[in-house]
Amino acid sequence: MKLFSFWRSLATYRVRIALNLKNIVPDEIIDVNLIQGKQRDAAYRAVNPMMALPALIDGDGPVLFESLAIIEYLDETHPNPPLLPADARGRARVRGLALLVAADSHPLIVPRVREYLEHEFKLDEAARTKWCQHWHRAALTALETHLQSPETGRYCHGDKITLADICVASQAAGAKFFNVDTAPFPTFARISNELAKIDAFARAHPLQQPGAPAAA
Ligand SMILES: N[C@@H](CCC(=O)N[C@@H](CS)C(=O)NCC(=O)O)C(=O)O
Repeated sequence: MKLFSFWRSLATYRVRIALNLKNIVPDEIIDVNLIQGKQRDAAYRAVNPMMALPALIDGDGPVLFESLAIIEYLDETHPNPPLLPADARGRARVRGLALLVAADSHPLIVPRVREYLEHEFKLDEAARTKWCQHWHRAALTALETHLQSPETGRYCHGDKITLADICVASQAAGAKFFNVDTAPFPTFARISNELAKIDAFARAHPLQQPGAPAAA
């Protein structure tokens, strides 16, 4: 198994958590340096035409792409522990929470968007940071409202770790990177603090990866 990864990538963080939860150790980690723009090199474009991390190759392929699709693949091929609830309504809620992070929020703050704001619209760093913080807070506001539901337990959905928790952890890491205070979102903060204590999450954290700075 080969994982295309970069320490700072929040989407790869999600996949690393799932791999750890399922005790899967990739044979090879291929570093694609997003700060140097290596995701746009022809070699990686051939792997993932979206020029985004992560990508995963299991055995003789094909290349898997999009973190949520990869995590569901891992969940289907390595069912224990399950990352989705057994009931259809539970699965819909967990997938909804996950998509709120991975589809509605995260894509607005990725390097290609920040670089486009900079080069095409000439937004300075302060304006770009304001953009990122705005979309972070919009997601945190929605997540907090959802998480105040009685379906929330120790974690996002009851007391078992699900795909939603994996996404909440990535949102929490992103909030730190972009200096967004999560204190106004107490349920989100409680769950993300709880998740940070779990070894599979802690080992997968961006700042624990090779090449990461001591703090970001
Ligand atoms: N929806 C994708 C997001 C992929 C994505 O945008 N990844 C970021 C890193 S977290 C990336 O590689 N961005 C490169 C760029 O924006 O140029 C997923 O969840 O896998």
